[in-house]
Amino acid sequence: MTLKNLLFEGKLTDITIENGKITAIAPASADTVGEDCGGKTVIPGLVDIHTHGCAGYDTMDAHFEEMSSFLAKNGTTSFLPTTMTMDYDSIRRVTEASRDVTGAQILGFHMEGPYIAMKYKGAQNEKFIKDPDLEEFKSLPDMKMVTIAPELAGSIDFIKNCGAVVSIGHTAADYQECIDAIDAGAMCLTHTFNAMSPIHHRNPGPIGAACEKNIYVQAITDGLHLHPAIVKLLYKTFGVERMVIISDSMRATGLGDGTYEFGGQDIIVKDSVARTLDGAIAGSTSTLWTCVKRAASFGIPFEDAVRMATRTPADLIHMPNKGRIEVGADADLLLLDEHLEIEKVIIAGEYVHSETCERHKKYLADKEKAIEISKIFHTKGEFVGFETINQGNINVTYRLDFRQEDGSLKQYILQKVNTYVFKNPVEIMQNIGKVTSHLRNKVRRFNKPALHFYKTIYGENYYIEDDSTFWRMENYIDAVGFDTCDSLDILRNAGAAFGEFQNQLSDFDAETLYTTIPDFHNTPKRIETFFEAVKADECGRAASVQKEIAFIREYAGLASELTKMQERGEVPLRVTHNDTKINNVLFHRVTGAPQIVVDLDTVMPGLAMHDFGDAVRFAANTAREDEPDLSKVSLDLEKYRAFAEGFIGKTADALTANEINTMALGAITITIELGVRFLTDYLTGDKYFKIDYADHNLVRARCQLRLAEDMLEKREEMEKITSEVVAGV
Ligand code: GN1
Ligand code: MG
Repeated sequence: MTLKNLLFEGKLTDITIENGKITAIAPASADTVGEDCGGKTVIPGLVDIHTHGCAGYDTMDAHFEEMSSFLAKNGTTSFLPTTMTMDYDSIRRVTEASRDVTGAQILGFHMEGPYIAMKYKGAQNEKFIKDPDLEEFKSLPDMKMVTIAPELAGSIDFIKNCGAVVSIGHTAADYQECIDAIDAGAMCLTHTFNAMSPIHHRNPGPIGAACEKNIYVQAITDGLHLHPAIVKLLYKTFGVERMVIISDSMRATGLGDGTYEFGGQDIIVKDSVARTLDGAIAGSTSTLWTCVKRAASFGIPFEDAVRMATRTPADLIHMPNKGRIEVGADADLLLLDEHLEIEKVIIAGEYVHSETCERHKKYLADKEKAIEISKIFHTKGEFVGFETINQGNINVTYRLDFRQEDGSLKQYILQKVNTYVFKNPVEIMQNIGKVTSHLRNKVRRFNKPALHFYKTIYGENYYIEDDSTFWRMENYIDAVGFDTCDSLDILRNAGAAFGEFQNQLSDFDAETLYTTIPDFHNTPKRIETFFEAVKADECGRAASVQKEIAFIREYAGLASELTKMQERGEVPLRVTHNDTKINNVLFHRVTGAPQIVVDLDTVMPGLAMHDFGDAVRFAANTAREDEPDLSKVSLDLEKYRAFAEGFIGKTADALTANEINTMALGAITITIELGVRFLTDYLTGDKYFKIDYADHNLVRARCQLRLAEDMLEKREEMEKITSEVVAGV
């Protein structure tokens, strides 16, 4: 898009944006085709490197949509969510939360504490204060900045090796200690003057050292934290290239006076000033935009104030694409009206209030609904967090967090079951109930987590809303799942987990299970349905997939063999999982040991080769299951071997010779079958699988069929590997 007639650095200018970046900046011309901005002032979107929260949310809540959306509307287009001095697990949770937000972009995190001085803790919780711990810090992903007190033991080594921008703050350090820290690599002062030893004519402290070494200084220019004269003193001393305006905003920002939680303590906001119960100022309740305007009102030129909240912070955190209007920079822009108020916000080339807003509205509606439904399920504590979990092609999954009275957090999974796919979800819940209680008895002694579905106030482990929407709630398991996996160890472990799962169900009476989806892995039936869809061609899409149809016709016989063997009694029915994508195994975060197999909707009588094959299809593919570039798609035989070692290692004793001999065929069968299912859904109008874009099912189908083709070529090798693995057990 091209925005014409923008007032940029005092001149009328046309700015072109492509793929989220600025690609041309030219003097305004009458010939330019584009959106006429009528002389509005344009400035870069603001970059806040120090903000804890806003709109009722805090970084420590570990979900960012509300913050991101509020910040965007208030001119901050990217930010470092800033953590508080709290326990390691709480901080880690923040770094692992979803960053798929609709507003201001998350550039990484700023960790403020726990490596700070007791004396200058300010509003930080002293319970968690400690010396710098390099190993701990390095285990937290994407920390762009860290505030530390350099007088603490180990800080020089930490500064040299932590790999993040180090900012000196919450510190009682003297001048020399700060000089040493700066020589070791510290580059900034955190909220200068606030929470540090003051400047004294014989004891210049951190501020004297920063001045001497000309490092960056953060300043909260809300008019409360610093006297206007001090703001100007910093500006005159450090200049626009070194002074960074921050908001240090907390969750009350954008809300009124009241009592709020901040870093595990109560904060009282009165007349827009946030204080702890003992009176310390606790972050600001101003947006960065307010701070910029305040700084300008103190007499700093507006352009300079803007620069100190855009380019300068971006430079400090080494993000040269942010905070500037230049060819090649990210198109994060603010359009201002004649009173220099924000009129429009553009992030990555898109207006924040238009399309992205729809997503935000949906998010808010989903959240409200989830909270409403959660009340029916006896949840305990106060609601503090919500996130959509983008996993699975069928059900909709949310995570909800509730703060308990003792301060701990209890997390739940809430799912909306897809009743187009699962026609009788009550039967599924009965299956799952039986299977989980069977499994619970088996895993209890290993001290592993177990799945548990909560009961509603009506006594059922599900809730049917308005006779149509089917809800269920289960315990959140704090562990990691993998969508793709390059580690052979993890694959082996996943194989072992699915193998173990099958063993644990070997003494489970299959007769007691409902068939939740009839003919789920009946491949000949699936193929038959496919050819009916081709014939009906209700969406007029069949002509475009002739090659795929021919491939399926050619291999229909081969792909039907396993089902026929089962019908002839040559291979046994077992109780199987039937949806063995490796992201359905959760692993311990630290040890990497498999913890639990989840997603039990399709546990039914089935074939061991299907469970084996489905996992191979997903995890031993060199690309994702919906990779559009088919040249990237193939079977990785090393991964095949690793998974086989795990799976067969656990099940070999129970498997029959026919089963072992058809393991490789199982992988080929399930891959063709899924290709057929995706393509059927494409032909019948995308009713079954959730799609992210128009041709998603077609792309998925092509990817599966390409993978099947590669497997057919490698069939002998796959079979050889299977025998080697069996021999090695
Ligand atoms: C579906 O919901 P999810 O993503 O776990 C599907 C599987 C497919 C898989 C392909 C009930 O599983 O059969 O293999 O997508 N589940 C159902 O990604 O149809
Ligand atoms: Mg599933």
